[in-house]
Amino acid sequence: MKALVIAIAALILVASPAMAGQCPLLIKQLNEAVGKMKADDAKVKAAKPLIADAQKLHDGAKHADAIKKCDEAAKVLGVKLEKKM
Ligand SMILES: [Cu+2]
Repeated sequence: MKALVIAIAALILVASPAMAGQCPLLIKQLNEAVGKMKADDAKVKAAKPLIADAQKLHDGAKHADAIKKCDEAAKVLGVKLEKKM
């Protein structure tokens, strides 16, 4: 039982920095995609608050949630995000 807890804790420690670096990359890709689209495009209007939320979540160290928001924004924009593994 203890080993499992330690294993999970280790996994989180290993996973967090990778995820922390991931969100700015995703947010950058989303902002670039938005930059190529018209500002009054309904997709852009829908995606912008999601990107802002992702940035806020990232700033609050909630990287997994931020990545989920980025995925949502990408779906709205119809773009594919390049994720580093
Ligand atoms: Cu982050």
